[in-house]
Amino acid sequence: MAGDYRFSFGPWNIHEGADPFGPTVRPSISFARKLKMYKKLGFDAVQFHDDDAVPDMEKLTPAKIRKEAAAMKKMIASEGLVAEFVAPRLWEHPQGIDGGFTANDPACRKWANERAKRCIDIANALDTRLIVLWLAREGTYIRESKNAIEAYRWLLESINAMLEYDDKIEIAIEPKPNEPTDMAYVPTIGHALAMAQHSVDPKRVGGLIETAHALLAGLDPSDEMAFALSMGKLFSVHLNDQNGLKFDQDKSFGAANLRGAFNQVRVLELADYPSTGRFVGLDVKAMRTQKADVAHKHLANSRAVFLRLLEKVRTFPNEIAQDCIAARDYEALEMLVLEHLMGS
Ligand code: 3MF
Ligand code: MG
Repeated sequence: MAGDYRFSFGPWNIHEGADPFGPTVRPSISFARKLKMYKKLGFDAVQFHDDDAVPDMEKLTPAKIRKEAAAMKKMIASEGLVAEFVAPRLWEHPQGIDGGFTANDPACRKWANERAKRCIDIANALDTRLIVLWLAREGTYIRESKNAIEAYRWLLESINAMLEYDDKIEIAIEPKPNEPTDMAYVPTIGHALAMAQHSVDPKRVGGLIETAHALLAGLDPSDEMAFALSMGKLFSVHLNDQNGLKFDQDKSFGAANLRGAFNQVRVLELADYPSTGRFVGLDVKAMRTQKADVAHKHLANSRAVFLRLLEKVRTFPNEIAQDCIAARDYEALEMLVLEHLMGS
């Protein structure tokens, strides 16, 4: 029972298991082999960083970048897949060390804005209109290193430049409060949508909400999603899970908090999310302990949990719940939810 939900993930979600304290533990899987796994795992769309689609793009001319992206489009189409979005990966390049859009060095800001245009070219060649901005290093390690007021203005200028470069693209800001920076600019969807309203074309700027990122900000992911949904601004999601305030864990969906996951599925259902045509992205990582031949299970598992919870949402005893709400007996409502989730 998939409803009409369609699922996506990015090539980084099948990975070699390195973490800050240890090297890789699994062999690399080629992009072509990863592509073959999508449909088998129940997924229909690929999420891309710009250089996932066009490796070594920094060494290529804009024309060559477009050509390689067009070849990638053919490659995914031959697997029956589409591209969901392209995100400029500014945070791995030396010019992006101090953030790209908000770098103190004007040459770095210029580089970031040019790279964003190439990212849009790639999105066009891949036939998607959605650009995701995870603002990884746009923030500070120490507050005194930047003028935050100026930085926020530069960020808005960069967003406007992207909107003006192509009048069809949509931008989904993926807020995250910290990591890799100590404090990130645009830490929540509230910040993201405020920026959207100040852009030159508010309709085309929305958000991608990641479960773990909302939790790291101390917020409830389903309410964050509701905020964006109430304005028609939830352009994608990165469902996963997070065991408290620590590094961004990208655990399988529902693995730390099944009820929290239920509420995220519930809010998507309440908004009839599939009718928006948007994808459900799963930004999950395999545990480092996982052996190579089973290092893709987290993706199928997360999707399976989503679908089981969708069943729970659709079979929820709404009439009884309405009686509880009318009587303002939220203790009874809470027990109803728990009983329903536990099953008989
Ligand atoms: C970091 C993330 C990123 C973004 C990705 C696409 C590597 O916490 O969630 O995953 O989702 O860059 O925007
Ligand atoms: Mg993410």
